[in-house]
Amino acid sequence: MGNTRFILALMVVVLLPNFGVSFSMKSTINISSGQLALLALKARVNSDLLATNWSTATSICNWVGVTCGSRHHRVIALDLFGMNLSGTIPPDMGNLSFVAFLDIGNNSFHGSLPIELANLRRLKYLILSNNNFNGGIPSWLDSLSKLQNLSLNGNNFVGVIPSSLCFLSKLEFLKLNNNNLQGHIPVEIGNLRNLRFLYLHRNQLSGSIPSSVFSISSLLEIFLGENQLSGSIPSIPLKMSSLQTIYLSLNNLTGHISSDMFDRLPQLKKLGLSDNHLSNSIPMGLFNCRKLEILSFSYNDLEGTIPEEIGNLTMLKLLFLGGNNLKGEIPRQIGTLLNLDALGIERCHLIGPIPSIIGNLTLLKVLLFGENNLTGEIPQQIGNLTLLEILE
Ligand SMILES: *[C@@H]1O[C@H](CO)[C@@H](O)[C@H](O)[C@H]1NC(C)=O
Ligand SMILES: *[C@@H]1O[C@H](CO)[C@@H](O)[C@H](O)[C@H]1NC(C)=O
Ligand SMILES: *[C@@H]1O[C@H](CO)[C@@H](O)[C@H](O)[C@H]1NC(C)=O
Ligand SMILES: *[C@@H]1O[C@H](CO)[C@@H](O)[C@H](O)[C@H]1NC(C)=O
Ligand SMILES: *[C@@H]1O[C@H](CO)[C@@H](O)[C@H](O)[C@H]1NC(C)=O
Ligand SMILES: *[C@@H]1O[C@H](CO)[C@@H](O)[C@H](O)[C@H]1NC(C)=O
Ligand SMILES: *[C@@H]1O[C@H](CO)[C@@H](O)[C@H](O)[C@H]1NC(C)=O
Ligand SMILES: *[C@@H]1O[C@H](CO)[C@@H](O)[C@H](O)[C@H]1NC(C)=O
Ligand SMILES: CC(=O)N[C@H]1CO[C@H](CO)[C@@H](O)[C@@H]1O
Ligand SMILES: CC(=O)N[C@H]1CO[C@H](CO)[C@@H](O)[C@@H]1O
Repeated sequence: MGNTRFILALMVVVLLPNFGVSFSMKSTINISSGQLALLALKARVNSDLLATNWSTATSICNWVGVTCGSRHHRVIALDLFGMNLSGTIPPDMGNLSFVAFLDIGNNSFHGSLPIELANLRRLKYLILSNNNFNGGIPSWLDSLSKLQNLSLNGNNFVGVIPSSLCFLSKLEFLKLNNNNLQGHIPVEIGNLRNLRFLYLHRNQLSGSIPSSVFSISSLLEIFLGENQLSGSIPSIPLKMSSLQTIYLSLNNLTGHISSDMFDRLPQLKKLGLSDNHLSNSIPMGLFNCRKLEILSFSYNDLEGTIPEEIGNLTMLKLLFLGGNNLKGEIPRQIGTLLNLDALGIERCHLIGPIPSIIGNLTLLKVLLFGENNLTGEIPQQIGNLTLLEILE
């Protein structure tokens, strides 16, 4: 009986198809190259968690943050987000060639990115947000042709945005905000035909906004604020039927706000243009954007009156027009904006009374109308505004 079982076992081994044997050898070799890469990372990182958990006594596929492919047991994802890791990225990480998802965001990694990472040809997500990486944004990132999500925000990257990034045609999410980037926004950015989120705010970018930005019809959100961009807001050549957010505040933009552009922004919900040098009057096309929730034109050089059509934008939650050269009276129609949380019309040249109908805006938390030439008393209806926190 014992003999029969032995012979059966032997048969199983002998009859195993060749590819099965070679597969297991391959996967062993590749597990160990993955293991070497991760051990190289562990050696460079200061972390009690990895010191205990990333033990060679267990398979790397059981290590915290590591996901292996179900068939080939190679590392396909590494998620070390917010694990309080400090250290640098070893070149060996470039050996994790099956990795499609790499997230080491919200840690304290520093140093520059080793060029070996260019070997990670399967990467779709590269998230390095909120660390202390420095040096330039590497131009070899264009090797990662499958990238969909590139998040380098919240580091100390310097230098220019390499135009080679604009070859990453699958990119949907590009987040470079909160760094020290300088120079122009590359005009090739218009090649990113699948881009949905473009976050370049809080850098030191200069020059004008390339009009190619507004030819990416897939865009949902554009954040270019808090830079040193100059020139005028480019015209919008085609319907941007997805675009919901445009944030250009705190730049050095000049010229007037084209009225036509609003015809091409049917989904616009948030528009931030404050703290620039934009001139002329409030564009009438704006009032076609009935979905607007946030509108900030404050601290520019706008002239003319506040059009009574403002009352058509009934979805508005935040309306900031202060710090301009606006004249005339506050239109009563403002009283129909029942969703308003904040209204700023301070530091203009407005005259006449404060309409008592403002007392109907019961959600108001912030109401700024100081430094105008308004006359009369503050209407007692303002007393209905029980949520008011700031009144100036
Ligand atoms: C490492 O962490 C993973 C995920 O939390 C856990 O399943 C595993 O048991 C841990 N291994 C060791 C050796 O602590
Ligand atoms: C983060 O790690 C450092 C050492 O690298 C340690 O001193 C600190 O207590 C850790 N913080 C948290 C919240 O775990
Ligand atoms: C891992 O990467 C390093 C540096 O890129 C390289 O020298 C080494 O040969 C690689 N090791 C394996 C096992 O692939
Ligand atoms: C990640 O870090 C950023 C910046 O420090 C912080 O605002 C954010 O809340 C963090 N996210 C998580 C989930 O901890
Ligand atoms: C890209 O990654 C960032 C950071 O993890 C995340 O906030 C964002 O939702 C991701 N976007 C997409 C489209 O996957
Ligand atoms: C803004 O532009 C004006 C004129 O174009 C220039 O004089 C000024 O230095 C610029 N300011 C900044 C902060 O770039
Ligand atoms: C207010 O009106 C006075 C008198 O008409 C004028 O001198 C002053 O410049 C005006 N102030 C503002 C802020 O418009
Ligand atoms: C403002 O509120 C008062 C009292 O609630 C109401 O009678 C009036 O119709 C409201 N006005 C508008 C324009 O909604
Ligand atoms: C021996 C073996 O199969 N090695 C493979 C490990 O994976 C790499 C890709 O990362 C292949 O190129 C090797 O052939
Ligand atoms: C559709 C709509 O509500 N249109 C209004 C826009 O604002 C003007 C001026 O207040 C009104 O006359 C329109 O009726």
